Amino acid sequence: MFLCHRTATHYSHRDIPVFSIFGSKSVAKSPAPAEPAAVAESANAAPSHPAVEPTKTGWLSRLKSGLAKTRAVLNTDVTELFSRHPKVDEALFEELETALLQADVGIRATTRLITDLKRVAKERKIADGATLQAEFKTALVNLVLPLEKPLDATATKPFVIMVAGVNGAGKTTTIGKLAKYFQSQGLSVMLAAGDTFRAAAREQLVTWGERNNVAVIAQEGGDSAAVIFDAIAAAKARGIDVLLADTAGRLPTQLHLMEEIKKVKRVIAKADPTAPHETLLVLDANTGQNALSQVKVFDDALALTGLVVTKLDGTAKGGMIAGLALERDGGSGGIAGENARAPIPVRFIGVGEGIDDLRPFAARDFVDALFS
Ligand SMILES: Nc1nc2c(ncn2[C@@H]2O[C@H](COP(=O)(O)OP(=O)(O)O)[C@@H](O)[C@H]2O)c(=O)[nH]1
Ligand SMILES: [Mg+2]
Repeated sequence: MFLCHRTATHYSHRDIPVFSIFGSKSVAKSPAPAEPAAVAESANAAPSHPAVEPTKTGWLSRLKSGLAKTRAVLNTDVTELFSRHPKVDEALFEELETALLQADVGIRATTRLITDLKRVAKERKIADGATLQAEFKTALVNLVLPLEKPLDATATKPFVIMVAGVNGAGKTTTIGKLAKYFQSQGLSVMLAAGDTFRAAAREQLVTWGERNNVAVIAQEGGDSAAVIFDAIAAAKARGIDVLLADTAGRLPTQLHLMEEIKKVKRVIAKADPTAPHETLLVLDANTGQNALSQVKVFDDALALTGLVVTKLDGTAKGGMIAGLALERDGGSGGIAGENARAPIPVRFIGVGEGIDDLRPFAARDFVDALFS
């Protein structure tokens, strides 16, 4: 059966518990206090009121507090380290290496940063820790800068975004946040409930649809590819700007499921030969360096065009973003070699469960939030 959930007409808020998007785990520990405010806000979120710029300061402080745990390693430890080693010596570099590995920067990115820093220290004859710390920050910005490529969803209409990832990475939540984000840019949004493995997954997406007051295309039964195919037709018929398609979670090791998601992508292209216009992989920052192997497998299967890193709040592994910068470099360690390709951009980062806890990745803001 073909169902189209539209908040205002088919559901009242009494019918669907507002907190049903949270798993039983989160419900048990009582709803996050920020949520009712977020729901109320989304009701006012008319597409004609761009909400992104005015909240920039709010976002920066949210980003900063979200990154608290990573900052405890990368800022506190590193600053302390540079002040303990007022003179630049080998011991400083060794301790810096340890701190970076603790923040899950990973061996390759750490090696790259240390090598760069040693070269700069030598070239500029830097002998004091304070100056070197400033250079370290610059080196980190330079490393993650290639990941900064904001997504432009206005290139075509409907702009179809397919969202993939392992279970619990934050796909559905990210779609909910993205719906609000695109609406704040004045774009109309539709959601496709392509996670057909669990009925609860569909309901979760419907709830996010309600919060954003956007239509959710869902089917009872049926497969993911069929739901998204229908949703593309619906989005075209209604002149929707952005269609966000959810998919069921899967592990890179579940080969049959990886085949299934390739099929989903092929079927999307049957509905629109230019779609999907964006293929996003959602990564939980807590997975740290493991995220790199997820990127590899999903990229091989789907030719990813973007990444979303969620849950940067509550993890000390925020340094994993640096590791993503060296993906696809053909093993050259970040030095432009023959096989080097630009990394898959980190389109958005998430620092919380609320509807506003997602923004485009900005390299300098990210590094500033870590070190201020
Ligand atoms: N703290 C935090 N939690 C998040 C974030 N993104 C998602 N979550 C939570 O992670 C859990 C799984 O998210 P969900 O979107 O259902 O994951 P999915 O299985 O990939 O669709 C939910 O409890 C979300 O509220 C984030 O950026 N920060
Ligand atoms: Mg989901």
